[in-house]
Amino acid sequence: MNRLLITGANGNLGREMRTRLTHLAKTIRLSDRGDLGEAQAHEELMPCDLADKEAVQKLVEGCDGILHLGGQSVEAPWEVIRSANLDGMFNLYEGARKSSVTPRIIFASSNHAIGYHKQTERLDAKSVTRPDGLYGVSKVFGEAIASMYHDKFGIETASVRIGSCFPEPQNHRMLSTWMSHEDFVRLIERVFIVPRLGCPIIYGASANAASWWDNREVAYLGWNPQDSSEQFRAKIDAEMDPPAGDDVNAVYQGGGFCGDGIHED
Ligand code: NAI
Ligand code: 15L
Repeated sequence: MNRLLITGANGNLGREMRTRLTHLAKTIRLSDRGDLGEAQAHEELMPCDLADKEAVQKLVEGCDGILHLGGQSVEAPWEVIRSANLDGMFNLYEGARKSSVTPRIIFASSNHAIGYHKQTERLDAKSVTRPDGLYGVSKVFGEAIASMYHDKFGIETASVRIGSCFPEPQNHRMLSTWMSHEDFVRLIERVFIVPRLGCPIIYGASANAASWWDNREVAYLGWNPQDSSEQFRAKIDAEMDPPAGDDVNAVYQGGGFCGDGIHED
């Protein structure tokens, strides 16, 4: 790849991917509305707000790959969600449509697009969405934007419904939803390598024994997660009690987000 854009580069995943994806492109273009620090030799820094349409057009121009991590990453008042995740997503895809180079895109969707499914259910790419809050609704919107720009303009996107991508799972629910940073990198590599991507929905989780998600629909990507949350089970059991049977964290895939109300400012 010539130029890979990483949005949300100052966030938790953005900071990880900044150092882990250097082998994928000659130049890594980094963006966030927060501080991006000093540029390394292979980096370009282009800070902007995703809601700024003109700035996002310039940001996307000339990129052949985009890892779209930027945006509001948890529940928040509607105005915050709308600006970062709806306007931001539309601006990014308009930028891609108008760019002189058509980029392949990875969209960081979320398990909160399907959060109201029960933990007893097994989901795949065809399962209906059941967002568990305004944040989850914004991720469903993002997946719909990706689908429409694929059907109408041929822009390829992998919408990754990330479970919980942290150094370690932090509670019993995350034994099902956890994805290691290394497995995320392996997925990103496959998405940018395969000759034909299309516009798949992918569940972003490691090879967890307690998984709720089935990725057989995207077997053609050749992504084989190598890590498993089982190595952390004893530690989590020692640190905390499992949630009670009727607790949202034990009932719904989206866990605590399902118990949250609408955030007003
Ligand atoms: P984060 O909150 O640490 O990073 C998001 C970044 O986006 C921040 O640096 C923030 O400054 C930036 N941002 C927010 N609004 C912006 C705007 N209007 N314009 C420009 N930049 C803006 O989140 P994290 O954990 O790094 O997640 C990255 C992406 O992955 C997010 O889209 C999140 O929804 C998604 N995701 C992450 C999961 C995880 O386990 N970390 C799970 C599911 C989805
Ligand atoms: C998400 O979508 C969030 O961005 C992340 O911070 C975690 O809360 C994750 O989901 C999760 O469900 O564990």
